[in-house]
Amino acid sequence: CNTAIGIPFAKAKEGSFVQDAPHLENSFEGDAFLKRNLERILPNNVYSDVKKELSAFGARVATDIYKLGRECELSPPYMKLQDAWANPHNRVVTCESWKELKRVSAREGMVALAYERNPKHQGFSRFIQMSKNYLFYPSSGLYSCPLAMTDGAAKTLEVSGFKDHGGAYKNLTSRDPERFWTSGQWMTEKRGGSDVAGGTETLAVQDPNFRNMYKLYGYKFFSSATDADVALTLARVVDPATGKTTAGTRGLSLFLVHVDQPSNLHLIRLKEKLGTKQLPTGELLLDGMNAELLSEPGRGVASISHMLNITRLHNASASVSAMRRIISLARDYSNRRIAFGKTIRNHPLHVRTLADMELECRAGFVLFAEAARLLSLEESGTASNDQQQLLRLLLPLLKLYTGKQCIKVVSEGVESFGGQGYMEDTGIPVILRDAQVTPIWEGTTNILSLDVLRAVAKTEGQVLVAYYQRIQGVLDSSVNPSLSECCSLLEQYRSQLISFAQNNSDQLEYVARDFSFGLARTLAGALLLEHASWSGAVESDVAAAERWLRQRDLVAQSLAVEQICNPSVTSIQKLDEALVFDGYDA
Ligand code: UCC
Ligand code: FAD
Repeated sequence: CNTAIGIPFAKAKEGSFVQDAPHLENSFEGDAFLKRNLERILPNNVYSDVKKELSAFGARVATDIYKLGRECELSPPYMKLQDAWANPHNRVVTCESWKELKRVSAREGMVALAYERNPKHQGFSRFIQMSKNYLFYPSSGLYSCPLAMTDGAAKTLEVSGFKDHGGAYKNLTSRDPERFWTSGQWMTEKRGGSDVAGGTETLAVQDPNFRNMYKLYGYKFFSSATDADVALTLARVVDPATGKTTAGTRGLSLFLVHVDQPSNLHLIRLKEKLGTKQLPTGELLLDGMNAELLSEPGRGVASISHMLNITRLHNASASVSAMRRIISLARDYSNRRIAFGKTIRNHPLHVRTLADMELECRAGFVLFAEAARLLSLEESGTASNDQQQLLRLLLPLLKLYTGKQCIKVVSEGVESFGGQGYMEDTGIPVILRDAQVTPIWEGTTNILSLDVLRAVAKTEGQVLVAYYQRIQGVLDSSVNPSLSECCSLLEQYRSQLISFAQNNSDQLEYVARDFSFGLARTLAGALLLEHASWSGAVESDVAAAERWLRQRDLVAQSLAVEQICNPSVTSIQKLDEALVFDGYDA
């Protein structure tokens, strides 16, 4: 026997070493930065109440909910067109865990929490609901996606005056699993999803018997919740007298549809996606689908923007939460993996890499928390005009910035597990696959950068005044004295951005992305500084503010260079063309 001569491979052919897998921690208790932010932002008694709920939920997120979410990835939805006897079925089949996650979501009040406006929350219901959704995302098997759209639909019904109409709002905001409904958001058509007005071909023909009822005919190219109960969608109303429609944005109206219309709604196929495989995203043919008009005719885009603004907040919650999840696993793994004779935690270069990820995650988190806080104030009727203006600017900034950074951080996180990070059965690759969608859906990075400019233009710059004032509020408060140099840097970045906007309006569209990133990063700097100056701040909070403001370039060179050289935009664009289309023959 080989053991006699000391060879350890006699019985166990694979050797005796087994690597300890990274452990999932209670996602609330392990997230010290989240806890300190909640403690700072919420009134004391509200925090001490909700922390129990969030801690219990954080434990579930790491255990039973995680298992349900994982099962959704492993048993993705599929289409069933017929039953065994060739009866038309035309349905998507989802796994039991996906259905259970719907019940869990109802019971946990993932949507309801924001609409119950419990007086015990003292106006912070939305903030608490979003904190809970933030914990949920990485274990939710993408159930967070239908929840985001459900939340957006409830909000749209509420602000459009349909709260007490037809029962949809009550079901979307119910905690009863038997009653709870989810909603889809059908905007994108084959011709385009960014330019919704240019892309929408769906027609709405008025039902002559009911004033607000229409029949919809069209093809919706992306529907991420084909199993939803209802959906909000856009269509072009056909004038009954002329048979004509109005082109452009002014021709679009908003409709509510009930999805269970087997004769008038056909699921054409489920998409074959890079990620979000848990999610039944399909293409739908609307063939005379009954629909109720929700907006004034021609106000469809403006009306659905209420939904967009909520789903974009959820998107940011998911982006930051994905960063948090991979960091949480990576730091635990760093304690379990040995290389060159010591745990990788004890290699400063490895910890430095994790610290950079943590910094990006914290910057994203403070932006997300600020947006959730401002929305809470708006929904409880206590937001000042400046706060409302800042919220309008912050929502696209937050979505575009965190969506992009999430991919970078998660990708770095995958590498921190070495080869194991690339292995499907570790459950790590799915985090990266799903991260890749966050900058695309709910408006791409460029489209949201243009929405930032839309917000500036529509308010004649008031959103930038509110932005300026928010940062000023931080500078005027008692900033931690060790961070005084950071205050001057913050002021410099702010004035660079504001003066660029004032002096280069003709270049703003061209540099919209750099401008938006600069705004997002600089505001994150102010918010990190605010947090670091709070009485409960710890060493890492101060380090985060300091590193963010002193070691990162918060505003892109392009803004400085173009301002100084000021060549015409067209000459710069010509160079872009030369670079991109070099050697290309159309
Ligand atoms: O992707 C989708 C679902 C994915 C699954 C769910 C994920 C949820 C998160 C998951 C977490 C796990 S649904 C498809 C999403 N699609 C988009 O986001 C569309 C992207 N494109 C845009 O956002 C464009 O900027 C458009 C479509 C809004 C541009 O259209 P127009 O025709 O150029 O729009 P206008 O004319 O500029 O705006 C029409 C009106 C204006 O108001 P009025 O008429 O009063 O002047 C705008 O100010 O709409 C107003 N408006 C807004 N208001 C437009 N955008 C906004 C806004 N964001 N906030 C307030
Ligand atoms: P396009 O509009 O064709 O854009 C192509 C590129 O051009 C983008 O990079 C864009 O940034 C850029 N671009 C376009 N216009 C400009 C401009 N003016 N300036 C600079 N750059 C520009 N949609 C729904 O309605 N409901 C859903 O449930 C849904 N689920 C989805 C699920 C998944 C997994 C995915 C991937 C998408 C989903 N979508 C859904 C669609 C999504 O919202 C769109 O794909 C997205 O809005 C972009 O639209 P598009 O695909 O038509 O790209």
